[in-house]
Amino acid sequence: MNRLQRSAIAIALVSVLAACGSGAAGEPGADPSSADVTVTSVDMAFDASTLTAPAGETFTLALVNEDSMPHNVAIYTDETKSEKLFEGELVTDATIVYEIPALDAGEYFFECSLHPEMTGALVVEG
Ligand SMILES: [Cu+2]
Repeated sequence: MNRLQRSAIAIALVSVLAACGSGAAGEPGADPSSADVTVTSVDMAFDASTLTAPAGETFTLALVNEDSMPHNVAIYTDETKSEKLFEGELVTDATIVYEIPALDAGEYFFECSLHPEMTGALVVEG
């Protein structure tokens, strides 16, 4: 079984467990299946280098952290990180669903606040 398949099964399991009731949005243990955008962190990396989100409306972003290291998602206007737009709570070996404020269409930059090598592009469109 490859890593993607394991992730898919893990997400499916979390969804089943969440159906029985679990944490609300913004709390570790939240249900990633209801989120608008999902990214998984495993082996000190995000599983996606580009995420896509809707423009002009708040949206939810699930971080499924499968590592025993703490990770989060922080969003900046660009790679210079001169302007931080959002910084999520760190979670360790847990899932959290962040509420992201509405963003204008464009390309943004995200990274883990603790691990600057964990980065990607957030494309906001629509
Ligand atoms: Cu990290």
